[in-house]
Amino acid sequence: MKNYSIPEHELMTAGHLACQGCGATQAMRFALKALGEKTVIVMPACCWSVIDGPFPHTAVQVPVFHTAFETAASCASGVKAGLEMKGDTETTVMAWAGDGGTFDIGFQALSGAAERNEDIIYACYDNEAYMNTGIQRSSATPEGAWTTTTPYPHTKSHPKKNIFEILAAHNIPYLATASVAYPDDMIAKFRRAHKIKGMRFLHVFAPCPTGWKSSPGSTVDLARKAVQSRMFPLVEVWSGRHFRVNKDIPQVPVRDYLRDQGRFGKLTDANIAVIEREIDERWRELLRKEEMGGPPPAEA
Ligand SMILES: Cc1ncc(C[n+]2csc(CCOP(=O)(O)OP(=O)(O)O)c2C)c(N)n1
Ligand code: SF4
Ligand SMILES: [Mg+2]
Repeated sequence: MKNYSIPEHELMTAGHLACQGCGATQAMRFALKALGEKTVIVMPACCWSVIDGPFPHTAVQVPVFHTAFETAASCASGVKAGLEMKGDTETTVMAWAGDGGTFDIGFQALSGAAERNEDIIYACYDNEAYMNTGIQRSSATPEGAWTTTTPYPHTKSHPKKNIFEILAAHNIPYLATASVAYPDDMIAKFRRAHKIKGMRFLHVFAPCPTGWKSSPGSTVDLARKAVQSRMFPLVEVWSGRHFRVNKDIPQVPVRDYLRDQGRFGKLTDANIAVIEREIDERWRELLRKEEMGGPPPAEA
């Protein structure tokens, strides 16, 4: 008998409408493998509202509630409350939103749901811009990146918003980063989240070849290098305090991650040196928090 570490059962079908090599699509596939069919997805406006297909077609074999851009977290909270009123305490409700819908426009609803400790999973697939409407910069866009609203030579001048630390400051039961290049790790984190009650936040790094001007075949490679260069570290946090940082991943220079993406095509050595310094500072800060916070709960 074969012994796969990734569940074989597919809840995503062929025929979705994503571009070739879309990281967000792989992300959904892995998330559903972890959560299983007793899941309801709440989805605000984003690429995924298109990827899923026009009604009555759908690329996922679970119910999807399409909602307005700013309402993923409040709508998911309402769906969960409605299910509970009907006596269903088993179905998982997952808000599934892009970075624009999470870091920016849906942030108020997200912060409110986190503060109320709603019993939902909120997953943000982060492709680092408003892709569905034509690659506009969001607060998740990294410093130095080209987008249509940060055209050359005025590429994004501010660092990416640290949504992870902001959510950690809400002291929610569980939050984690994940990457489509590490499916075992990603599925383990969604499963861990599945078992915990209360607000859970998953921040999933999802390369977008269309918006990043990268080759569709390099999506997994880029996602891996983002982790290896510590641009996107793999971290978990329990109750806003107990950090666990994955330190076992071999490190590569951030230049290796940046170079295969057209959106970073005009970065100078000086720009890259600034990015490297920021990455080092953030990494040291994570390790400090891990040391200060003490060990995660025993069941982790
Ligand atoms: C209130 C509101 N403003 C703007 C839009 C237009 N809109 C739809 S999807 C989208 C981009 C979403 O970006 P993100 O959340 O990062 O998801 P992605 O498209 O990158 O997957 C925008 C601006 C909208 N639907 N509603
Ligand atoms: S634009 Fe990017 S995120 Fe959207 S479907 Fe295409 S590859 Fe995926
Ligand atoms: Mg986006």
